[in-house]
Amino acid sequence: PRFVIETSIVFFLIFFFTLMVMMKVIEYNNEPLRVDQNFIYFEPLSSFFRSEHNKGNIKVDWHDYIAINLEKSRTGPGENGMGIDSVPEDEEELNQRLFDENGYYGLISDKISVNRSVVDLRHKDCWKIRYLKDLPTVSVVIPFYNEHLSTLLRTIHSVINRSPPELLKEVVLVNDRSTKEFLYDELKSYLSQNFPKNLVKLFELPARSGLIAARLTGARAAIGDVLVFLDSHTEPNVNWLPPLLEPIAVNYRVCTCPFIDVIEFKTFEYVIQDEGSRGVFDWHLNYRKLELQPGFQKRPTDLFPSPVMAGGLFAISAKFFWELGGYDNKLDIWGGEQYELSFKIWLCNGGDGGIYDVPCSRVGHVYRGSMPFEDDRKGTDFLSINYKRVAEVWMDEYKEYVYMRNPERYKNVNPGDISYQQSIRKKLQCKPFSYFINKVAPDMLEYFPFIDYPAFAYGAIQSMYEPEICIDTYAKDTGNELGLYPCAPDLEDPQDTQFFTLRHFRDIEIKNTMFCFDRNEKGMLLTNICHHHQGNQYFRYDMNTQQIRFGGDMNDECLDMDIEKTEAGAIFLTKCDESSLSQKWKFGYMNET
Ligand code: UD2
Ligand code: MN
Repeated sequence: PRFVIETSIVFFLIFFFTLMVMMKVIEYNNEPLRVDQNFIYFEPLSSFFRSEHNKGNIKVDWHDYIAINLEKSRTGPGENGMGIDSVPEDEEELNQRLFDENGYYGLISDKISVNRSVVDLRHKDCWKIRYLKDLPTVSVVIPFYNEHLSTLLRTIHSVINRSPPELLKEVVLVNDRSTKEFLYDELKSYLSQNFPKNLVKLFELPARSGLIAARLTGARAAIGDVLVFLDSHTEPNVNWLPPLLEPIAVNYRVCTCPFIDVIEFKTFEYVIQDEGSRGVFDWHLNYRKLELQPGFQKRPTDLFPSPVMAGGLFAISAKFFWELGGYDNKLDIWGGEQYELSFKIWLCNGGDGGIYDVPCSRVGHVYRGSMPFEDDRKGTDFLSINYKRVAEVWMDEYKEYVYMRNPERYKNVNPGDISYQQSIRKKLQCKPFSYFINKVAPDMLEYFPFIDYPAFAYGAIQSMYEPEICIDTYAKDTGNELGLYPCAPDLEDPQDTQFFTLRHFRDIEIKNTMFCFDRNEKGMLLTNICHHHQGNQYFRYDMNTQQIRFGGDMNDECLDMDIEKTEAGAIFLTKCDESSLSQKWKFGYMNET
């Protein structure tokens, strides 16, 4: 019997051991699907930063002239970054449906080649710049959730078409459990037919978890020296990669961002957004941009420090990313991660790192016209939770300026366990947040002071011609026309689409957005990103005549309305006429002093 007991123990042990191994194997096979909640330090495979490079400082011209000329010779719809303005009448319904589904015109995207050429919007001097010959390799990580297929495919092709093959190790796609099943199947078969398996890799999360989890999963799977993150609706421009990589090759604690151009959501035209700006935030934690001050750049091709990245498009060495602990993996769905990573980069970089915007690297991005996605969190305010996590961990006493602006919003928000994030902060001996405020973004407070300057007026803008009617944005944002809509019951505190503030900047801001009333070159009144520099966003309210006047004393244009129009475009600028009732308006609240 003793023998029997012994053998059964041995058998049991063998059985148990095999089971463990099998479980490990299963776990390993599922590895990319697992979102590890508690890893401390992830050692990347990267080897570039383990040894000395570029001692001879050899620089080369990285332009791929053959590819550039091939792209130039392409003809057809959408080539050279052109847009498509309209669709045949019988396709209009489908066109609208694909807009509603995506927040951009997916059918227009379908009509443009996935290999289309873009327009090179770089400063002409970028042609002359040579970059280090010995650059680190790259994994491009692209999370996607219900992206329109042709737009996603164009993103992948653009990356491959415009990246030096010796630098591009792989494109890592992470499907954030899109609910469009066909998307995943069609994508899989397209990838297997068009790309080598080890060049474009596809991972999938077990459940929709948001872009932060998706990026983390992609980053863990990545084998390149440098992680380049892109949104799933982007098109990198000519020679975009070497300028992003060189600063990282020189200092692995530098994170670089390309200039972001606009791919119009209506037409897919590739257009310029701006010629550089510094990213910051306001105290509602909206992402904001400041114009470049003289002194930030000697030449227009020089990189310059930017306090906060836009979020979606940037390059960082895997080594530095994981030293910083990646992203806080409890940030849910969307938002706040750009602050978390930006703060970490500036506060925990050992003294010589930072975020730099790179003018000679440009990438187009589709800014959606509307947000089409369902709320998977069933009303849980994940954005406030994300913001509170970031504020609690990183912003020290400055977090109060955020909470103060919206006490009701934050009072009952539970940020969850932040001890691990705090331990990273401690372990890396990160600087206090005052360093960010005083040294990294000192110009920010000029535009976004701790305490807001009192507004001249705010609330609904009510027509005196038809007092039941107010100005309304129809919840559309940039580049859109304003219209009229029945006034909200509370004129002092209407819903956001009717809540406007005439600020001390002398512009009219739309609540909870970064948009202001804006007069374009053609004299049309639109909404656009507030620039705080008056000019074409300068408005005044004349208490006596009740007119909203555009510009300084030299101007003679007033806000007027067309009562016949019920849709956008009903509000416009025209010659001031004190006797015209349609030019008379009242704000819900007016500061009489
Ligand atoms: C901006 C950033 C975006 C991110 C976000 C704040 C740019 C150009 N874009 O918003 O990268 O930093 O601010 O969080 O800087 N996605 C998922 N799962 C989701 C939702 C989104 O995988 O649940 C993907 C989506 O397919 C896209 C990326 O995440 O590839 C960013 O989402 P977005 O394009 O809707 O965000 P965007 O550009 O408005
Ligand atoms: Mn995006």
